[in-house]
Amino acid sequence: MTTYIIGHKKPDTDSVIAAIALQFLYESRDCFGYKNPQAVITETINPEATFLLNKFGIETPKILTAENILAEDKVILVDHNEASQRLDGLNQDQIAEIIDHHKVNLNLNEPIFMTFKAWGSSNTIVYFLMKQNDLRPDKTLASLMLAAILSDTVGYKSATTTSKDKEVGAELAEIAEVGDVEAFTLEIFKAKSDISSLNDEQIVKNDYKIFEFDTASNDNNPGGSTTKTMIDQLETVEQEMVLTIKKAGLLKAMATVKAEQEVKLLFVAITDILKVNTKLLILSDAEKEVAQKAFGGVVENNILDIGPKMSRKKEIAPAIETALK
Ligand SMILES: [Mn+2]
Repeated sequence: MTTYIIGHKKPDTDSVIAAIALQFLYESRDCFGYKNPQAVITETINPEATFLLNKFGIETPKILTAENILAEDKVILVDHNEASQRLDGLNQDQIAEIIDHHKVNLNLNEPIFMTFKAWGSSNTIVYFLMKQNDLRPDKTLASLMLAAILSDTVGYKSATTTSKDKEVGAELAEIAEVGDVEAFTLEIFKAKSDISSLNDEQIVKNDYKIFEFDTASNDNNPGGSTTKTMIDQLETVEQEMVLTIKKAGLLKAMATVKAEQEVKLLFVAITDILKVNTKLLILSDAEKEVAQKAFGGVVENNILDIGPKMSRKKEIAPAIETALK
């Protein structure tokens, strides 16, 4: 019997490292009687997470498929909860626990363990759980957890950041012996921005989430329905370059991905993490109408500047959801 600990599809740094940190917690403390806790991933990790695991000499967790999960195994979800973001084919009755900081969208058949906190990073929650259990990460794990918090909160600049993230970050920095957190953040940002190994289509699919937003009922749409909406985000220190040199290629790739994913709307958010600004790439009139309603302003040359909004979870997705209602 194995207890798999797994993050969301399109794994980011926060979800991969939270799974690794939880494995350490459940190996060290018998919290809920889990057998053989094992951090795994849904698919290949992004360049930033790869950079960090390499830097600190930690092996990348193995990719899990639903076929490899035995009937007696348990699964712990971290950094996500909704079915659309889970490993494909996962039997929800095997979920034993969820640890997350996203909006809750669940309909499970059995009671399970849950820790949800409105903090900026899943790793802030995992550190909180470690402290509850009198456990301290070692220097390497503390470095990775700090990196994950800085990544998910965009160096504490995202609207999702809370004082708890900063408090935990400071404790981790001490354990990790990271004196210059700003320099460490910049190093992470540079890794985040490294898209040299990705083609245009991979960029559009590098960090995306698909949402089923409720759409208001009207004459054309009696009773209402849902609108399948894909939002990709590229966090970069080179927004200008992406929106000039790469724009045409990205728009072409967006058309391909939109058809392939069978979504009604596709937005690509190019977020400058140093300037604290997001510009949306707008593919067609359908996205244009929704984006202008959601954020105000006017789309020019397929671009809508939405100002200092950097959080997909707290700012971008909710505004689009509201505009659709
Ligand atoms: Mn997260």
